[in-house]
Amino acid sequence: ARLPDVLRGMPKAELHMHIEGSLEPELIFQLAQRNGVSIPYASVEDLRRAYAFTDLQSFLDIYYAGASVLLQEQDFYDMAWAYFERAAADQVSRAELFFDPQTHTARGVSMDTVITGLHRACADAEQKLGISAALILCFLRHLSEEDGLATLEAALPYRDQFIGVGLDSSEVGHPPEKFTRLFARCREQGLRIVAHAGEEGPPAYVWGALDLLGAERIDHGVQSVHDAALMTRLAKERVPLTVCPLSNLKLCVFPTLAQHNLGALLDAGLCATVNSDDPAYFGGYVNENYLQTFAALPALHAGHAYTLARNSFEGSFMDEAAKQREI
Ligand code: ES4
Ligand code: ZN
Repeated sequence: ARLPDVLRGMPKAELHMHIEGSLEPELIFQLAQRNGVSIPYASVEDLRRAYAFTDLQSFLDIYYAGASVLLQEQDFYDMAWAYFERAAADQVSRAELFFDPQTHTARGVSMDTVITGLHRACADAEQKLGISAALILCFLRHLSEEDGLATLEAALPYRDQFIGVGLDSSEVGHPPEKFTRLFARCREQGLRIVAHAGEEGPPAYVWGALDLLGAERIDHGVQSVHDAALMTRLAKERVPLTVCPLSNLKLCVFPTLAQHNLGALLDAGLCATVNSDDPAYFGGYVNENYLQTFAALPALHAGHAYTLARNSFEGSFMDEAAKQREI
């Protein structure tokens, strides 16, 4: 089969996708109307035109504005269900979704509304689409550790509806050590641990995520190539890196996809995976990330495709038996 058909057709897990980043402009306008929320854009086209980012912060400002239309439980359900339908078309059989409760609770939306809506969509994804789905609660690193601790407390009544916690938002200036106590509490609760590190930030933040937070996966991690000792450790421990090529391109982490280091990470023996991050904002769902990256990097061939799909299941938090069936 042609390589693009292999990429499209192979079963895969998606491990790095912010559900608020799957909110398409059409759905933003529909929810704004349904909820009587005003947004500072005249039309879908006007909003899409604003998606020209120069770095992570320039994206986050628009991403948080988009999320302001989410008010009711049904809004969270509709957003997640739309993602699952797209994921099914891309042969995603396992999806671990990030969500940012602080973005919503700060606007007066309850934790119950957020988690109940998202979890109901996960249950339907399993039943109606055959997608195994789970939620990972992310703390916003531009806020304080105290705010994170209060968020964890508010989420614990729903402990059985999410499998883990992560750390996202503005990276530089908000190192992992800011959240050492919070993540210790999360580990005590038996939560799985991931963290964004080495997207724009230095390799030191990847070390910190591993050693201070207990991260089992690193989200992005592409800056790790600048630290040989870190690369050796990531390879030896098979720490999964959830790489998001189109995100890196749109946020100017790499000037072109041809300069992306995914091939170098794989060839160094790291458990790298391909993911969409914020597909509504970065120009493509997971298959588009595979297709465009393989088209831009001629060194990548069918062997790498197979490795990436296998890594995605290896790096997932599925139970061991289900994982072995996929690998
Ligand atoms: C994010 Cl691309 C990225 N990086 C950090 N935090 C995020 N939240 C949503 N997308
Ligand atoms: Zn991300």
